[in-house]
Amino acid sequence: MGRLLIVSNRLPVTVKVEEGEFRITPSAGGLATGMRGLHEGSDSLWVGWPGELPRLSEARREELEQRLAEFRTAPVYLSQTEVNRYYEGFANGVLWPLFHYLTDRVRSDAWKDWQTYSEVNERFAQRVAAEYRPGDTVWVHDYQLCLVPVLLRQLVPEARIGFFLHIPFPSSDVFRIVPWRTEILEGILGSDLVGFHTYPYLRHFSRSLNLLLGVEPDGERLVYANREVRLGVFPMGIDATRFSALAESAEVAAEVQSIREELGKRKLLLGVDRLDYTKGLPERMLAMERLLEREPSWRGRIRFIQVVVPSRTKVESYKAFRRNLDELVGRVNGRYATIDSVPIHYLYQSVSEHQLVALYRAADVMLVTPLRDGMNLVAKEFVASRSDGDGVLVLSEFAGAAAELAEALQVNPYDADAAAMAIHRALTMPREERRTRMEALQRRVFTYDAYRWADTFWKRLQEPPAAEVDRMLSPAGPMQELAARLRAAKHLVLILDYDGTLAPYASSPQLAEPDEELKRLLKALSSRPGTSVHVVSGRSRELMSRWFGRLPLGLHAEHGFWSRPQLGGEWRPLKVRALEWKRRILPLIELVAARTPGSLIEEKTAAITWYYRMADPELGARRFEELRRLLEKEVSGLPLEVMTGPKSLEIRVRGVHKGAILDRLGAKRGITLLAMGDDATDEDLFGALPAGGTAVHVGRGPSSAAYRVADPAAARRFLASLLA
Ligand code: GDG
Repeated sequence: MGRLLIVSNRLPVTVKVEEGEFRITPSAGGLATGMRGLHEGSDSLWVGWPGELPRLSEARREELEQRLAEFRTAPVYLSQTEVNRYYEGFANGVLWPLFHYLTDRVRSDAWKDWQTYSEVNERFAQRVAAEYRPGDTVWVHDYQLCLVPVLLRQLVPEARIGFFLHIPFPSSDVFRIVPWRTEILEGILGSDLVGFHTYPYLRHFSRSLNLLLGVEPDGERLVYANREVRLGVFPMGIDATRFSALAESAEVAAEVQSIREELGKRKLLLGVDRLDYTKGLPERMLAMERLLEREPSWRGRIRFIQVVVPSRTKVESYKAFRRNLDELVGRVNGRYATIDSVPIHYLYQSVSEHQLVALYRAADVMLVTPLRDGMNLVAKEFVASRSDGDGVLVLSEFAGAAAELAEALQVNPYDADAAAMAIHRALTMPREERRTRMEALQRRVFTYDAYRWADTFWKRLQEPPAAEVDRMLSPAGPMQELAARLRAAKHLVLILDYDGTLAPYASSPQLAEPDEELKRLLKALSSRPGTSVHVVSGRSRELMSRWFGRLPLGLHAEHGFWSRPQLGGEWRPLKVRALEWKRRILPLIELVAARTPGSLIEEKTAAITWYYRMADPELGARRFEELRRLLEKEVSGLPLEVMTGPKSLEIRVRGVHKGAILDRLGAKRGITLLAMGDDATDEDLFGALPAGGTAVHVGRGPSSAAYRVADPAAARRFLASLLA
């Protein structure tokens, strides 16, 4: 088996230069600890940025590479300007606030930063490609590297690539604010597997794909650029056993005891966060203020220790944020301090791991109340550290962890009053209830730990793509044989559907006009000796005449109701019964269309079609069902039928289908028939083909056709190969 190549912005080790010597230390943080097990337990290499370093000579870089290789890591060096633009400017100045729904903090002057973001992503991709060996699996992490999957795919098309997003994926209405939204989606879709912490993030991503790229995920899989991409939910866990072992260690026990002695009878509330505007720190202070206001009995009887770890200290908005927070803490403390007690102990510093676990273990109530958070590992670490089975977790419903940790007291961090009451409830919760809740939380945190998380993602990434896609993507051999057989035919008749077969679907059916290249191809095919070409479509004969009228083709409109067998001929209808039904049915469809903005109606002689490709996809799908039920009731007992097509619904006279045109071609002996189509209406044609006729299905989905090509571009290439 190949190796695992892990790719993340930061390496799991940090390099410092001290007195001319390289000092390499392991980095803390969720990602590093989450992946550690997989990194240490498998044949792997980690590619990432080693942190800010002074300028190094070529020889010194070489030396550092060798040192880093001992930790199975490979560095991607970034200049100061690159760090400013790629990391601070774009990743943290645009994507971070946007993905956390804080749209007013999104920078709107980030053109250069985007440029550098792309360049740095390219550099990461190149470094991975240089390390890649056949059989290796690549796992790319997080929002700093959204473009790496597609860039790497271009360099190493056969690589197996996974991407995991550690932060939320926002609602499509928020995501589409970013000017480079399609590039970002396409970047991620270079992967074989895309992972999220929660199902809502996956759903938001799917919806954005649909809205912005027109991709329609089928549950947790989709096809894009002829490749299968799978989506999945993988809630990240922590190394729970390590936290409980630490909590049981003598060093931590001593620390816990000294914290509790100092507290006396006071209750301890705890918060541990990186200084970030997503963490809900001001809102948490307001909740504390509200608690002390509403429940005066707590004054002097609680201590709230808030550890704030300095972060992104150079970014201006973080500096201003910090000043405001300081002021707020000062105000609350000013109001509610007593002679011998200050309610909020605000520590702007990081603490050692032992101190951290001691605080987790000593706290009565843990406050994890971010405005948004991808997951939040602090909540899980608190749970894992409570080997005493006690302690209450107050958790924001906007943290990804809330999806798993149902037994926490969940709060809306924007509602300071409700949050204050939740804290009060936590402080007064009976011991029995505390234990029951904690036990349930621990079961979850210990079962779905970091190892389980990494292992599940990794295994899923190894799974081969679905068989259907395989079949769809690898018909090259048989297609070549088919082309050879068709080239050798004496009399060849090609019957080609238009939308979805010769041309991709356009957002509006009126916009799908054939391009010059297609017209040249059709002309060339019909000039080929012994070959006649027919285009068959559900569209009106007016449109068909306008688009193809001057070409030497047979044309068949409205699914074969109208036919113009050759250039210069007349359009002739099929003989069918009276069409009064349309006067009754049309108003019904019009009513549904009026309630579905973006949908439209095409009235034809023997059919009415309702299209909703431009409508909101969810609304469209709902109305589609409504209309289908309504029409099916209407047609019962009448010589009509309801047909569903791609993003459309059609009601038509029964028996008028594409298969009917075969009778009109005056099928002679000795001709070779080829039919190509992409949807259910073409299946009528395939089904009516005489023995010896061949059907080719374009795209995914079920079909009775013996052959299949991926999309209209592939269909055109196939047809062009008949000219050779
Ligand atoms: C992303 C997402 C998602 C914090 N202060 C100290 C300290 N820490 C450690 C904690 C914890 C880690 O840092 C923070 O983990 P989070 O989950 O809160 O956030 P990130 O890793 O920054 O960010 C987040 C995560 O990725 C994983 O997917 O959960 O939503 O934003 O491990 O213990 N450690 C020490 N001293 C401190 O002062 N030793």
